[in-house]
Amino acid sequence: MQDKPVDKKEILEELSKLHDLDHRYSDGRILGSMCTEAHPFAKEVYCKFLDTNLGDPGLFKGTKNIENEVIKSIGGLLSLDDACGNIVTGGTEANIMAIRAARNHARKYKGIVDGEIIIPESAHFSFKKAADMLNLKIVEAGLDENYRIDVDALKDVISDKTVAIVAIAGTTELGLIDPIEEVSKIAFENNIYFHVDAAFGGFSIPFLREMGYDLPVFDFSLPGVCSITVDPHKMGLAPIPAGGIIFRKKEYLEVMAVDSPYLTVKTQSTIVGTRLGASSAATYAIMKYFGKEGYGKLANEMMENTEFLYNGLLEMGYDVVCKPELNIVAFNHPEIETNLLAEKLEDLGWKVSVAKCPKSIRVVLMNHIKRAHLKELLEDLKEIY
Ligand code: 0PR
Repeated sequence: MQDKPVDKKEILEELSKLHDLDHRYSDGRILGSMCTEAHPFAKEVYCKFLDTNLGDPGLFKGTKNIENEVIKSIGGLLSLDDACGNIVTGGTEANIMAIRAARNHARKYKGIVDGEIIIPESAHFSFKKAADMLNLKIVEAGLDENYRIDVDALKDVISDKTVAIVAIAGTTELGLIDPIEEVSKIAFENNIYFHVDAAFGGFSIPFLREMGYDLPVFDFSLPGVCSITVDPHKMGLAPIPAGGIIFRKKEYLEVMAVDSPYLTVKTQSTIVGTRLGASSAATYAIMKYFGKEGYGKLANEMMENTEFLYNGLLEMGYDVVCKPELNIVAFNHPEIETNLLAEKLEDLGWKVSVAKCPKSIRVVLMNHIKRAHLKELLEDLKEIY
């Protein structure tokens, strides 16, 4: 740090030069992001609540009420009255909380000390972090030929050390929904905690289903589901950081509670101590502002763009990995190797993401990718072909 204060103007100029090195969503060139530009109204509200701290909710009673309302409202979308949980920093923290709740619950009620979690091969890497931190072993269940968790493979790996089963509603790489209903049944029959990671799909599946899209049930209407991750900072258009963790019962928060003697509350269940109220307020605002109708329209638009890209690729002769279920399209050139194709696209100014399973170029059709950008992308892919 320099000794003397620096003039604001100079600082801002310096920062803005660095900011200019960032890619902007509005260029429509970021193809692999699950985040997008937050809605201006959500940003406005976010700024108003920047100083609030939900780590000490007795001091910020109003903002704590806002968080409770947001959780109830997301719970409502997921067929749960009186939901409990928190608005956290993102899907990673939400998943860590879910797995911590499962581990502590199994330790308390089943005496499991060296537990295992079963995750599909398609699970996000946040579960690896969770397992590492919580001293749990990861057991992977293979996928079926449609890249969804293989339910028989899952049954085979259940043991008396299993503390949680995880399934995904909107996989990171392909946007697919696991057979949650079947998994829920298995978890329920075996009395095992079941967590659904809908970090990506949670803010679109409920609306798309209401609009008549043929998508499977993934929520608390299934009796085996104990918790769901739903991220407002992905399809919810809330500013980063905003993840959501919703629990079916208070008990799951209680098994994680540690004493917080000098705070305005006696215990704390979240991982983070000092935490933003702004994320809750911005999420509250944008959910009210959009309503089901607004989110439905948005999700439908994303699906129409998905269909447009999917059809365009097929028409040109590209291999599309699977029929998209949500707004992700993954594809390959019939001859050009994936990394080479990615390089060619990068050279043309596209910010590309390569999926691992199966190896392919993946495009997440977020709000910043408009029809005009897709037309340009298809033009470039035609050139390459
Ligand atoms: N669960 C699922 C299903 C996810 O897809 C992700 C993130 C997470 C959990 C973790 O969420 P947080 O990153 O909020 O902790 N999926 C993307 C990924 O890591 C997120 C992403 C966002 C990637 C923007 C790139 C990007 O530019 O792959």
